[in-house]
Amino acid sequence: MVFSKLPPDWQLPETLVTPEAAFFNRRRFMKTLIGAGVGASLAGCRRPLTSKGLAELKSTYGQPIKSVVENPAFANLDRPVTEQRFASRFNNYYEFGMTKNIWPNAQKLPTEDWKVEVTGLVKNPKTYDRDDLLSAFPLEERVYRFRCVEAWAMVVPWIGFPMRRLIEAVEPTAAAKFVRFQSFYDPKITEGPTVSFSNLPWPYQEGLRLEEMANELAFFAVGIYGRTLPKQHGAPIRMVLPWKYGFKGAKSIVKIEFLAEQPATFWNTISPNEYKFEANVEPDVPHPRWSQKTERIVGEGNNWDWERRPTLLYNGYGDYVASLYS
Ligand SMILES: Nc1nc2c(c(=O)[nH]1)N[C@H]1C(S)=C(S)[C@@H](COP(=O)(O)O)O[C@H]1N2
Ligand SMILES: [Mo]
Repeated sequence: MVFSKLPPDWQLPETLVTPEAAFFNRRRFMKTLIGAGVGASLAGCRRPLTSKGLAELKSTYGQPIKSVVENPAFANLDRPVTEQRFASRFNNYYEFGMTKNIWPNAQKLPTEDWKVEVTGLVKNPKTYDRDDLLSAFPLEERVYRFRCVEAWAMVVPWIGFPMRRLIEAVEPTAAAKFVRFQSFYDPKITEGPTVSFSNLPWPYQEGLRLEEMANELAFFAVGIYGRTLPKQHGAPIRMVLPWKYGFKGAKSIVKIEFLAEQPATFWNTISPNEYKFEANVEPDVPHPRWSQKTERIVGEGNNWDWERRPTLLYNGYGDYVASLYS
């Protein structure tokens, strides 16, 4: 067994190699990782940050966003907002590595000359640049629950605009039934320092039915915690779908395409019986490898020993979305 040969810090693989990442070649991953000597920095992410670490983390936070209106319908929840020092150093962004500690590596993402192409079955195809993303639509703040398929959860104050504003701007034709969202991908930049990801169906892509995209909750985030998105959260624009598992929310979007047919998506292509296209949060539908009945609320430390809460159907958003699935 590969893990028995590892030092104690390596014997908690789920703190380092996530359940979703079980598809990557674990044995080769562990070998190359140790060879590269990054074990110490990964183990470090399980301890509280030093003041130097905290300063480094804060240097990844974005620029303040002005003229944001708090949306009162999404201001208060049944649980407190997760502190940013937890949310912004516990991320899934596999283009930058397989652990939760990708935030330093994600700073390589080049966001300066960003373009988002909106294309396909629309009357007004458009390309938005980075400034457009902050100015084309009125920005609002929404505090949403966030639930990863790996059964951890948090509460995040996003800044952005409803996806339906984009639908109104580009006007899909009657033939448009699905939408495909594609993340940034450049293997020269994104490939993790230690692992070859070449067998995976990059670029990361996700999809929605057009009616799901038009739902009140479906959101494009350009900011978080009052500022533009840090790269580790998917700068400069990512999807937020609070009633679905987190993997549906593709980061660092470069292309949005309106289609007649359901698009292939990243996780669904890798393992269709574990990662459904629909991927709604449903406590009574277990993942084949673990239960979804409860979730852990991300907080101090990184040992997955946080407070457990019951998982809510549609992550607590049934009033908004249940009618989509009846
Ligand atoms: N491009 C891209 N988008 C992605 C991912 C990814 O690996 N690549 N991970 C997804 C998963 S599994 C989750 S849980 C969320 C995590 O978002 P956060 O790190 O901002 O909390 O991003 C999603 N979007
Ligand atoms: Mo996830």
